[in-house]
Amino acid sequence: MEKRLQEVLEKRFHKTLDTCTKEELFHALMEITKEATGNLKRNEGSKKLYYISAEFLIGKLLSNNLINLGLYEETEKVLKSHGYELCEIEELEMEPSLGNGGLGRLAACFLDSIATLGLPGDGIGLNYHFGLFQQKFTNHKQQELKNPWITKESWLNRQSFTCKVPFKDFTMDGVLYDIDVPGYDSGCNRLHLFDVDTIDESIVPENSINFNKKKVQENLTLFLYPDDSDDAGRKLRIYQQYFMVSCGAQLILKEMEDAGYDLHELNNHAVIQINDTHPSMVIPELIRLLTEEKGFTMDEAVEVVSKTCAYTNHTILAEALEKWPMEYLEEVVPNLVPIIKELDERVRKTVKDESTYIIDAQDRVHMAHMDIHYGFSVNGVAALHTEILKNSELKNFYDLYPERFNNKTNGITFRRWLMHCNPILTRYIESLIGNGFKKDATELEKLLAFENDETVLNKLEEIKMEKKLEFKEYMEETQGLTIDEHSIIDVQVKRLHEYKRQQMNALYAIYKYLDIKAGNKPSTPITMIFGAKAAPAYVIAKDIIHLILCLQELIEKDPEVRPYFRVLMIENYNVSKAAKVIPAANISEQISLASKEASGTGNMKFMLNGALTLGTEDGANVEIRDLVGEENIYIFGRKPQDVIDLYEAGTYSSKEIYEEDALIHKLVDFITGEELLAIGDEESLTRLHRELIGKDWFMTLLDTKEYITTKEKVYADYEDRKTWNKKALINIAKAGFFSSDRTIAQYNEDIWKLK
Ligand code: DL6
Repeated sequence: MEKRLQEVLEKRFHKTLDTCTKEELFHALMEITKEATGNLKRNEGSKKLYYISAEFLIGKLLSNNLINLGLYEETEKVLKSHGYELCEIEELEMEPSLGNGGLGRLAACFLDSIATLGLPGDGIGLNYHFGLFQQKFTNHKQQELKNPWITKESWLNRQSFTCKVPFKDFTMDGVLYDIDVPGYDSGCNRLHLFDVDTIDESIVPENSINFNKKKVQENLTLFLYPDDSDDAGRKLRIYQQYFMVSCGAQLILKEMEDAGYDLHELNNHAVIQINDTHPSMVIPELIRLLTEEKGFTMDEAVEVVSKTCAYTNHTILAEALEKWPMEYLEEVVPNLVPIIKELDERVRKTVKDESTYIIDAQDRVHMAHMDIHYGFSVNGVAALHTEILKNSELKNFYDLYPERFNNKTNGITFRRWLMHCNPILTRYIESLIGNGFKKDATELEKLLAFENDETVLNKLEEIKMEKKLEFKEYMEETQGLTIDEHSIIDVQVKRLHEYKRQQMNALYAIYKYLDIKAGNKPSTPITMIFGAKAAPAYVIAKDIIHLILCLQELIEKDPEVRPYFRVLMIENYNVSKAAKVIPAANISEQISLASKEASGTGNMKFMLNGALTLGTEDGANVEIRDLVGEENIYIFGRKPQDVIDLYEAGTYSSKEIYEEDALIHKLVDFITGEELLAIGDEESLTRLHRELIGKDWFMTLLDTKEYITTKEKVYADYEDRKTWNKKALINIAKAGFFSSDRTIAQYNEDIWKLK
């Protein structure tokens, strides 16, 4: 590595390792990493997976690629010997924010695991120039800015493939950029990101994310999911989705033909995993291409496409289950309309249950319905979620096609979420149980042999302290906030959504603030950390951020409370920041309303890094509990079936709870009390107050009391450090199941069947 680095630095910058700048060093490292990845063998086979997704939240790639290439440690040593830290160089990389949260990050973890398992499988998505917005806090509110990441030199490699995408009023020329995806000690796959050359970044002003949504040729790939609060935004989303699937479908057919395969046997050589409904139009688009350009009859095309496509559902939230008005499709992609109508007709001929039709009585196209009727597999992302799909949300479909339904509990790549983000823990684990866990994560169970070993438990606590100190330094540098490393670090980081119930955590913060004011000081100081972006048009979510930031301000300025309890919010929470805060956490907050979080993957990342879960019986929390045992996790709150029943009965009334429970009344009213109004915006706080009492669609108040009691118990348990550390060890030891290598092996075994 040293020799190659010197060569590249000399050739490109006429510098050496001792004279170059950090930027030059970063570029040299990127070049060497790209070169090494380019030299890897491509994963190949007679059948190939295409993972098509509107989001790939890949995060920064330098360190991860170095790890997967087996070059990380050597690079670290070489840099150190010349006075550099690799982690400092890595900071110079721009972070691609090509995803919102869990769904996009899952796709990125999957790419890593697919490559690592040596499976031929490429990702297909869009090359968003500004990705998800960058979040700034101004006047205790979220402000959205564009988030550029594409620099002159980047991981993107432009390819010669081009294609034409026919919209109603114009045709767009798709161009392709690839990012190499090296597996860990394995071959390489690709992430294909489609783009258009006519994009004009300058139509977005400096300090905003506003642009003319109608200028599709100039804006198509500017942002991830442009604001869909208006018609133009919603239509732009259809433009994006169709562009992605049309380019993807054309690429797939070309690759199949280039390989000499008969397209009538497409399903023997390709499998398309549809990641949520955003890419669902790939089904009618493939049918269109096969019938219009490849001489297929409709029957032939429908048959082969149905055998090729598989669908993953990631949510039961109605708002995320896409239903497009037919008139929008007619306006944007009229070519697909007759095909979608034909697909619907075919369902109507054989199926009585109208609730499963693709086109409903209001002339809306249900994308998930199309996926289920015309795909061969439907999977949920955690055991509980899949059961809910089968027994309630998609019951009518399950009754029709029980054999298509299967569960694939999510996973995370341990390369990023252990080896990269927590090298000291990784090295320590290695010293205890050898390095087999890096290839087979279930070997982490060998750690159980040390569950009563005080030296090991103390060392785990020391490592946690080191990671807290690193995080402290990072927060000081980036936000000027000084964290007490001796405090309990209690973290809730994820997208801001009412169902995730950050507002319940905020109510707890109010409780604790008032309790300390009343003279009850916690034995160990507590630092509550939030990190969350709210969708720009999601008003209540932004109000919740405002509440948290106001609480932060209130407490930071209160010398009576601040030494014991703090509420801090990470600005612009993203993949890199996740990698900093997760290893520092003691408590992982997973407090969604039971039944609403399909799986969660943050819960897995925290557990792997030795944090204990405080959560509801929801998503993968249930499987974490089953693995670690009740005594090593804190589960509270109403059960999923109770919640489902409550929704059905329509009897939940937050107002009743608010009126009958004095404590809840006090906590909720604090939101519009004089302390917070002196800091925050009355309109925003009042709206949130009103929402909690008048609607509370995600039943915050239902679980607040039990949440407070359980959280108090968690903090009290932290005082017995030996037992706490033992619980942490058990969590790490049992995390192996949540490796995305396991998830991908299961997808392959049951769905993809790649050799
Ligand atoms: O499956 C990945 C991830 C789950 O872990 C989360 O529980 C779930 O909320 C998320 N789903 C979405 C759905 N969004 N849309 N559309 O992000 O998927």
